[in-house]
Amino acid sequence: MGKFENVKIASTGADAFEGLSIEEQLKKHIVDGVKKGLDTRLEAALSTYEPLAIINEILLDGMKTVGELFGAGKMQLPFVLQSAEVMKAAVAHLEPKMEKIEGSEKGSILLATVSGDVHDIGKNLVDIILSNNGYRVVNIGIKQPINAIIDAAQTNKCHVIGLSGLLVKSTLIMKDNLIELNERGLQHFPVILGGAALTRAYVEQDLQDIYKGSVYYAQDAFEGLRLMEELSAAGSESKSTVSSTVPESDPELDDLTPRESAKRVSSHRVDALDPVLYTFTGERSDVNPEAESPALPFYGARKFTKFDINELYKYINPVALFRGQWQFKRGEGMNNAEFDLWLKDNVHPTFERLKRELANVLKPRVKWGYFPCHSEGNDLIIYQEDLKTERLRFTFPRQRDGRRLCLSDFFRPVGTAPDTVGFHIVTVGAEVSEYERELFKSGNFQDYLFVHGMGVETAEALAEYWHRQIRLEMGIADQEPDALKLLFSAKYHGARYSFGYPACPNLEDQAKLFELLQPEDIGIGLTEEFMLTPEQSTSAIIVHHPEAKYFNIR
Ligand code: B1M
Repeated sequence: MGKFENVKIASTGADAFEGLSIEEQLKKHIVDGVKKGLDTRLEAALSTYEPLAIINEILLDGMKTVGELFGAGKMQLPFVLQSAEVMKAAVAHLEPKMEKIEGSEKGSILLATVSGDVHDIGKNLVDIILSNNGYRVVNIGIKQPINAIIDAAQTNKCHVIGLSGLLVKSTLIMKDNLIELNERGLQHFPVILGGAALTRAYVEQDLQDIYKGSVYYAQDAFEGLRLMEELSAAGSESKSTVSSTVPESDPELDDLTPRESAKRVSSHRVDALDPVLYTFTGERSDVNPEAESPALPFYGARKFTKFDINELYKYINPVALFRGQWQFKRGEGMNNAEFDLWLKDNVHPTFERLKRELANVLKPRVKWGYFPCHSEGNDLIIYQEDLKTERLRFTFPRQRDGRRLCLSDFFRPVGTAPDTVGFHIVTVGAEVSEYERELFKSGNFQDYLFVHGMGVETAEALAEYWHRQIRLEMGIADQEPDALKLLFSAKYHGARYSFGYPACPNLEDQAKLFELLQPEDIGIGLTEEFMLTPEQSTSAIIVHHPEAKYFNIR
């Protein structure tokens, strides 16, 4: 357990500070993330130091140590956030005592999630890390068009522009934004880009070829910090001194379950939207549609809203929550069993606390339905209740080579008896988004990360739980795994595919799912860019074929 010697608060008692100089004591507050006694020690330091000197010379030094510990794998992200909370509290205590803080900043950045993209947390983590390391951050939120970004950067005299976005489409919007900066002669802004659908090569080669200024890729918030440090030290214009050192792959993710890794497959496959892949050439895969398909449990959509939240919590995938969302990583040299033990002692109590705290905040709701259907080439035709009048059709991409899989191949073709397809859409409501926004605003950064993770993973748990109900209703619950862990690996009969994921990458198909399920009555809406509101919502097409598994379109 010594492998994480720095991950947990050493001691919150007064003793741990005994014998240390005031500078060391303040630094310890930051590194250990301890708020108790902070104000008294800050007051003591004020008899020797100016407030600004306390921030720049002592507290920021503490944050530097935090960054180094994190970089060396000796401190976990939630504890970094705890340190940032203490930093923020210390600055709040000192700020009223400062006559002038202007000009004291190390650098400044305009942060935004690009147009059409609702993802907030990644950008906000960058905000927390930068602002508590002495940078001025102007965070203008999600879905920001380039005009708003430029206006805010100019009005607030920011030196750097930082853009975030998780959608495949966001990578194209970022490209358009850079072109706009060129056209308006604003290439003096260095630009930092981050988000899951980007790759280092796309940013540092393709986008750099386009942008007349300098553009950098940040894999995570700490690479963002390093880039800001180098940009501030080098002066904004000089690219040659700013380096790119962080490796692309994250070995921790190798441990994720198949469903989780399917979700994490980089979606920087803009070619998955290539129209050629959607054109049927007569050559299909070797999948044989089933001779007997499940009978329609009912036609159309129904809703369900009365859930036992504790039952749903059982379906939360701990790997996705602890490692994916909360970003707890295995210490160097620690094996899986040791890590599980460490998680049990240090992370499970937080999980239990949040389950209680969020029991009345999370509002699970589901809409689901069944429809008769036929496949035709790459299309899936959905019928009216008369089983023959076309209601709408989906067109799915087909693998270029290999098995040449296409989702429609799992369904019986036109000319045979109709097949059955299911759809569902789930949400845990907007209340948890509001709750997490409050935590962010009030500087409770660690709980912000924890609550966000709980919200999104409960939405995912609800989807998993309801998929099981659908298998029961369709009469295909014949391969249910004994252990929930196997459920997370999709070891059951059939599969659920979410629009926007590799096998059905076209997000616009959400509009057709909306036509079928009409989930507005459970509070789910669709934005112009085909994102779901509330944020903690997810949808899927449910395929009953026993061979249906996740696949990529290449
Ligand atoms: Co979904 N989702 N999701 N999802 N989800 C993605 C984003 C996706 C990339 C998965 C995939 O296909 N591989 C994909 C989008 C692909 C596309 O565009 N086609 C996707 C999809 C399709 C969807 C749905 C549409 C599926 C559906 O229901 N049909 C749906 C949409 C939801 C909606 O519209 N509201 C959906 C739903 C969900 C859940 C609700 C189940 C859940 C939460 C979503 C949410 O956060 N609101 C979820 C999750 C968990 C993911 C993945 C697996 C993880 C996202 C996350 O929470 N990351 C994601 C795949 C992935 O990211 N690998 C995926 C943790 C977060 C802290 O990281 O924001 O990346 P991130 O920020 C990091 C770095 O990227 C970096 O630093 C941050 C911190 O270190 N960084 C910067 C980010 N910005 C930066 C800026 C910088 C510097 C660094 O400087 C300026």
